[in-house]
Amino acid sequence: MKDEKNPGQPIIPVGCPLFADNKLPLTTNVGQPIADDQNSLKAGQRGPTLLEDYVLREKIQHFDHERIPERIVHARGAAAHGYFQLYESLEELTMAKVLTDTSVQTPVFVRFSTVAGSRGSADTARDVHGFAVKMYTPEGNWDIVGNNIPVFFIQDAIKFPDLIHAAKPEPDREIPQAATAHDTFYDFISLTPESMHMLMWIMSDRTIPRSFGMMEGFGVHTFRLINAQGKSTFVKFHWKPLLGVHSLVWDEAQQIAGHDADFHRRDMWDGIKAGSAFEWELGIQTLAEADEQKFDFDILDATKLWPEELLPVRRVGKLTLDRNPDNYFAETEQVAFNTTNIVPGIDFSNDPLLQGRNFSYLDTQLSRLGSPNFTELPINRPRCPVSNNQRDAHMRHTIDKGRVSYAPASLDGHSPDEVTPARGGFVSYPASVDGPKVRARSESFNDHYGQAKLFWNSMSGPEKEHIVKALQFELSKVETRAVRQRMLTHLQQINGMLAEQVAAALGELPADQLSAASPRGTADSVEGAEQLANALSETSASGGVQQSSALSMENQPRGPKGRKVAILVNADVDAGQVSLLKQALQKAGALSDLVGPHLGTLQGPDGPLSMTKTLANTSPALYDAVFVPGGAGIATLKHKGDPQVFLAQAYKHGKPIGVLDEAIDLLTAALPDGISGKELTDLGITVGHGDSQQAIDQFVGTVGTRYWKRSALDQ
Ligand code: HDD
Repeated sequence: MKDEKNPGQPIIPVGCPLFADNKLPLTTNVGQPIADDQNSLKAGQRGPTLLEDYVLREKIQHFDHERIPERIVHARGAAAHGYFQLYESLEELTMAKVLTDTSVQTPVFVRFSTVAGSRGSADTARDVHGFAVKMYTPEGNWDIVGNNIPVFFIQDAIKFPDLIHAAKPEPDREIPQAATAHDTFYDFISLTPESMHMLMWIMSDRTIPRSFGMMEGFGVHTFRLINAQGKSTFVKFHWKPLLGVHSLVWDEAQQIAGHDADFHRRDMWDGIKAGSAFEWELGIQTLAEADEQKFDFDILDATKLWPEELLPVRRVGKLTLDRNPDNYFAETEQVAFNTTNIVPGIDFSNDPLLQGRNFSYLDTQLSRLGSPNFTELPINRPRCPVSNNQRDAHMRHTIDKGRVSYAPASLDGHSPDEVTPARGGFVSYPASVDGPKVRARSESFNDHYGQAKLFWNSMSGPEKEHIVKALQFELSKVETRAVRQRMLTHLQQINGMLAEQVAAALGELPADQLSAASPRGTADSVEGAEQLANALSETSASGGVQQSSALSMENQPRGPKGRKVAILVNADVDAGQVSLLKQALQKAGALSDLVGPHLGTLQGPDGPLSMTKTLANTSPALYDAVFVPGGAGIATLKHKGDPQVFLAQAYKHGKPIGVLDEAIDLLTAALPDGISGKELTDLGITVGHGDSQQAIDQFVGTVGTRYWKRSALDQ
């Protein structure tokens, strides 16, 4: 039993001998104290176990039923608690208290996830990431069940089961786990041109984020804000990470999946535990009702974004995640998001994808959590009162009192009673609806390539290279040639150079596959040929915007905050330099590990320094940067082999590297031949000789940046 006022604290009955020493006794589920938890009840020491052993039966039986079905999608996830605070009242747009009262810190619970993999899959699988926010507002729970990508694969919810069946492991062989690189996915995609815009996003590094805290979040659909006068404004919701949007590279992501399948959840858990909150700003794009048809894309089409150049994002509040859950199952696993959890002042649009979702979420929770009473679980329970005439069902917690469970009911003085809109009762926005019953899509949903082009055109050179490589990787895993070829014809519609480069990796002759109109250009780099391609291709369905700087991760703020650095050491390292570096990193908000040849302690100037990782039990893929301090015997690390691999891998993935004094030898041995001293700074390599503080400061300034200039990288 827990003390309600002090959650987590058991009530200790005064004077009860069972609770001596303030320790909890071990009990059965009905509170009977247990004297022996090591041995089952037997007929004789070597005899059979007795059916009478209810302690054994209760324990095993509870264990046998511990699992619930994993989510049909987004099964793998991690979550954190925090709060949302508004910067300025949005009263002119909405009456929602959470968006008008700047004095309130609204409690939130946010769950991040991958989509396709099962609960035990690796965090760094290439996948769309879920970004589901539950706000416990005074007017009920408001859930923004979004992703880290602003658009979706399909326009109509009726295609969702097909999309997911195609993406999930193939049903006869249950292969591949947490990967879209297989025939059924691309068979579906190649027959579903509306998914081409989303395809560009998922082939970009956005689907291999560096951290949950470095992902954008998007509500995706167009919603409505309704103000107190009943005026409706269309809105899209955004979460903008204060650390900027940053990603891994594919080779690194694959390595991480082996070295630490829990990479993202560990990063968030460790970060929050170390006191670094994860923070985003809530952004809104708004559009007046009268402008609904203003653009050459339909605002009800979830495969289209609203270019920020047309409709800028206004940052209106801050989301802070600063507390890890106490219990994964009770909170992260049992949390139930639902797109229909909205509050007065927020409403839906007619987006057919959203309309279908509005059915699916409650429905899935009923089978996943097993009872309509899932809203009574602590993580799902609103923080405002709940009162209605719904009763009973499996696992009811509330003890409803009195004779009345219906309305109208004079016997209880009409309580609970309906609330008028003037007092905050929810009424749906009275949008006019008129039309014949049809199974059809509006023609305004027909452009499938315009915004895919916009995305491609908005990428930097390295981002384009990564998209090309991702498509080469994924499509090369597709065994059916006809599917690969169909994909190439779609890519050709987006960009000729892109199609050509992917075709080359698939062993398809460009002449076979690409139309004569292909904008080839003479440049041999993606970027060079790009200028020509762009000049030839008009981007449609984007309101006239040809390039959007908001879409490229290159334009994001970056820095050492939230990053992790490997410091390679041995017993002969200059411990003074290690201390200086650790202090500088800590000040900059970065974490670090001392990676040694074995675990143990080094004597530093300010006390012991722990080697918490070994060269064998960790990997450079798990860090954002590597540093090797000096020290008389540090160069002997060179003869151990691994440190060189550590530096070479970090180099390959474009990560900052720093070395001091005697460690310079180690660096020279690890770098490719032919790099001159002058180039080092440009390549993100800090070499310090003598003035260690200056070199450390320079190195810390590079952490958080990737150096794509390093040529011949195979990411
Ligand atoms: Fe969904 C879970 C996001 C389309 C049906 N979805 C789920 C989660 C996220 C999203 C983040 C995990 C929530 C959690 O952490 O518990 N889903 C999206 C986005 C979509 C989208 C951004 C498109 C814009 N989803 C979508 C459609 C359908 C569903 C079209 C069905 C018609 N989604 C579900 C679901 C899930 C779910 C089956 C599985 C587990 C759950 O709901 O709670 O109902």
